[in-house]
Amino acid sequence: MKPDILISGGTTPRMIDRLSGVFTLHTSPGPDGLADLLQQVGPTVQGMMSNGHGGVAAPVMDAMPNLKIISGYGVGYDTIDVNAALQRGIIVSHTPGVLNDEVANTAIMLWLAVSRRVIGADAYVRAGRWPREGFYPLTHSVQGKRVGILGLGRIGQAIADRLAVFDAEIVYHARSEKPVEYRYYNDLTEMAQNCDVLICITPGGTGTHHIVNAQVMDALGPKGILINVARGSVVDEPAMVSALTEGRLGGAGLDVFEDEPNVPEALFAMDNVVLQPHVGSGTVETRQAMGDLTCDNLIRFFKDGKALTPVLECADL
Ligand code: NAP
Ligand code: 8YV
Repeated sequence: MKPDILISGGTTPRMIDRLSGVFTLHTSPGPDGLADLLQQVGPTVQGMMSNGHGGVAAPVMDAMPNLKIISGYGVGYDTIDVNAALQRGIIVSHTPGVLNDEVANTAIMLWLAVSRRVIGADAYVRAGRWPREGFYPLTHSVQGKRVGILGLGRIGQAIADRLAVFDAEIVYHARSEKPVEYRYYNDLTEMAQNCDVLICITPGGTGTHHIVNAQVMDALGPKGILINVARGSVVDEPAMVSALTEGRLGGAGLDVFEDEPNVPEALFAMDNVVLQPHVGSGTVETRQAMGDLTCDNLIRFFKDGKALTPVLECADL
């Protein structure tokens, strides 16, 4: 018998090919159709794959009384109720490590794009303005800047590794100091006062909700650039829009938003803002690696009861 697995959220054909050889798959038609599907197959489902956007709440788990593992297709799992899973003896796994370089590259790409006004300059050429108006206005270099990393974990360190080529002065904020040569700031606002760029790369969830608030953005200041490749919830989005609108924040490169896929329209007209639709890990190569690990967690679990990469809270299960 092939164990029944519920697929919720985006996958790739390669993932479906790998999983369908070992499991009986039930693919959720989306948030509206999930309840009906759970009513039909919930009692038989033993495993679930979730891409983290839709999340997995306790009632969904309760509709699958034989659920043993939730395999996250992504490293962030703030939309999965891990405490509820633990209470039900359900293991949660994710895909750490395999996406570090891609997301770090995305953060650097956003910083370069904002600082050098790549989008605005491209539009300038396409609009035929260069022959009419002459050279595009000077922008700002990324060389030799003070870069603050909010969340010096796996991806944060990959970002720091890339900053060497920009002769950056690297500082960081996290809940605890790390054994690294960069200056640690226990106070995020103080760090922002001493940065030209603030790059957000922490998990989402209640622990980081709006930790980049109006005070931090004012400290970053009218020449400061905010880069967010973490979760939209990390930044107080209305406060960010106000700071950008009023010129209290110099620019922003954003891959994540509080209410995805909805983005504050006030940002659309700003040429000091670069917007991306949560594509930090969105390449064929990286999503293949993530998808393989997502599948491997399920396959390994049903082989010997252990996940390859359980989330921290489930490490001992
Ligand atoms: P990680 O290795 O666990 O690193 C997380 C870092 O955040 C750690 O340095 C941690 O240090 C710090 N942190 C956690 N809570 C904090 C808090 N309340 N205040 C300050 N710092 C805090 O995770 P990762 O693999 O680097 O991934 C980080 C996050 O990136 C993911 O959770 C996800 O939200 C996001 N992400 C986004 C994309 C995208 O497509 N844009 C793709 C992948 C990941 P301390 O424990 O010392 O605080
Ligand atoms: C998305 C991400 O999850 O891994 C994460 O935490 O934010 C991204 O990789 C992506 O949509 C994969 O589902």
